[in-house]
Amino acid sequence: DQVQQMKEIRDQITRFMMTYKFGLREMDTKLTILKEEFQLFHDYNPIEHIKSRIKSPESILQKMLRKNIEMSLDSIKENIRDIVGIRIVCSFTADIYKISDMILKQKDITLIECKDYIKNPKSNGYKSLHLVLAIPVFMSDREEQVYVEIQIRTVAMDFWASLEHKIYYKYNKSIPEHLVKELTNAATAANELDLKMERLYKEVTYIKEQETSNYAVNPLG
Ligand code: 0O2
Repeated sequence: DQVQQMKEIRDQITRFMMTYKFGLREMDTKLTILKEEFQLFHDYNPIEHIKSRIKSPESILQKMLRKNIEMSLDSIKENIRDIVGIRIVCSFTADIYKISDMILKQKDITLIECKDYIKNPKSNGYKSLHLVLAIPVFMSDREEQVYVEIQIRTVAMDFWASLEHKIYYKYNKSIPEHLVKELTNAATAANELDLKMERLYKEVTYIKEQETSNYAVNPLG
């Protein structure tokens, strides 16, 4: 009967969303391990911070309508690949690729899609590395592959993207032309800051290495 049918649909949706919650936890654990291990053994942590979210049913619905996606759980699973979204913010551009390599090397992770907006920034200046991964979630009676979207970017890229996102939404998606230009200029400034900080970091690392090797030759000097 109808009540029974409603209950079944409710259970299906609960199971569906739960799978994503577990997927996020698995990925969170993987990233925590990378972060802690890096800190312990390399004396340097490339990960500044990590933010994650599960898309709300409301945003899933909005995206389905926007992209004309069929109303079924299978179709949502296949077409909306950012239900689990993780953003990793790191110190320097080179760290982005180091982190991405460390993630992709793991045997249970499958790369589904990679968009490199660092090598090919968007016309507004947006930069980030986007990966869509599939990871297995093991439950009592089955294993499911869950899609997870990971965005990796530097602090400067993140600063720009967060503010651009706010401005964009404030203007209700039709920004005056001069503001579009200024935002793109701001993206260039963020990029210059990234390059400058990377240069400074390399210089300091070089000086430190020199000091260490001098010390090795003459421990008293
Ligand atoms: P939220 O709230 O961050 O999730 P799609 O994801 O399918 O709608 P597309 O173009 O295939 O669209 O995905 P893409 O290019 O991988 O980018 C999607 C996400 O990247 C966005 O998610 C943003 O988080 C980020 N992003 C992409 N372009 C820009 C940009 O120009 N400015 C900013 N600030 N962020 C961007 P959502 O769903 O828009 O939002």
